Amino acid sequence: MFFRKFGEKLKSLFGGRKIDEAFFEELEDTLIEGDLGARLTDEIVEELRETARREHITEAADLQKRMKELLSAYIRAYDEKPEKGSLNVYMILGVNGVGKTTTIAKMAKLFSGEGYKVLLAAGDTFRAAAVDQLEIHADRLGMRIVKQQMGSDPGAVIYDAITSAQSHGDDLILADTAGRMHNKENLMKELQKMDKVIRAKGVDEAHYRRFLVIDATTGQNGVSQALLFNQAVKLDGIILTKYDSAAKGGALVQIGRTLGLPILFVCVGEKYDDIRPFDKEEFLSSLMGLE
Ligand SMILES: Nc1nc2c(ncn2[C@@H]2O[C@H](COP(=O)(O)OP(=O)(O)OP(=O)(O)O)[C@@H](O)[C@H]2O)c(=O)[nH]1
Ligand SMILES: [Mg+2]
Repeated sequence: MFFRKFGEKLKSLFGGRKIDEAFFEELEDTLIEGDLGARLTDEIVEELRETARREHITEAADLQKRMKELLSAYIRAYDEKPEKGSLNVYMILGVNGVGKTTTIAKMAKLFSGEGYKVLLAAGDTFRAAAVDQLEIHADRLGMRIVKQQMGSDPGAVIYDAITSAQSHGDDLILADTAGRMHNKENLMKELQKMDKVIRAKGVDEAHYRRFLVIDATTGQNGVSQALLFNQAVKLDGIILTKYDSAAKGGALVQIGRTLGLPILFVCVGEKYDDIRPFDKEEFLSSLMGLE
């Protein structure tokens, strides 16, 4: 499933040929195309050149496993679960259109299927119809939702949601957030305000997580998005969406290298069940065309 096209390219590149200068040049182009970025690409190619020289490796195939190991150092699955019987808050962040609201609906279904009492918080009060969109999912899935009208303070929405979840005995709040405001600074300020309210309501660090949604089709931009959001509210992990539309996720490796963030889910379509827990081994194997 993961990285099919990119993986196929790597597979044919590493298959049945001798290592020469042309090999390293092709490898470099392929990695850039796969959104690994110039710096990481250079680093990997240099490391593989050095390995080949040092160990007198002449077959490209013998470098394939080495490259997998290099990438493996940057990739990690987020494997914590929200603690049942306590109130956990997951804030779902990301620029507009990446799939936050859809992913929240998928996560709501998944977690309630695992026995969590889930509450949705309609924290995107900026975009017209954002509240309605989440409410439609809540109705379809039979989830509780806390909302206010468009234009209201998202800090107030999350405040109400926490109060409601506490009195209702919920385990998990999934909070939607705006992806766009008048400008980036406004958006970051709003998110920081929500963050403050959550902490002020007594949700401790162990039960509060910030996940950034990254759209696989946006490529390298994902890296700057991660840096930006991480600066505003310290991130705990990444969710990759639209992996069905673009089998490229090199940005994930870059984010892992730059921020050390683990990956929680990969989403592969628009239906509620199109969400998969991140599987590092599967991801790396298909990335490398080793399936
Ligand atoms: N193919 C595909 N489409 C997806 C996936 N996740 C979300 N989408 C689609 O992407 C579009 C945007 O999704 P939303 O959930 O509205 O994105 P958002 O981040 O909440 O957007 P804003 O509220 O505008 O910031 C919708 O048409 C979704 O159906 C996915 O994994 N694969
Ligand atoms: Mg949305």
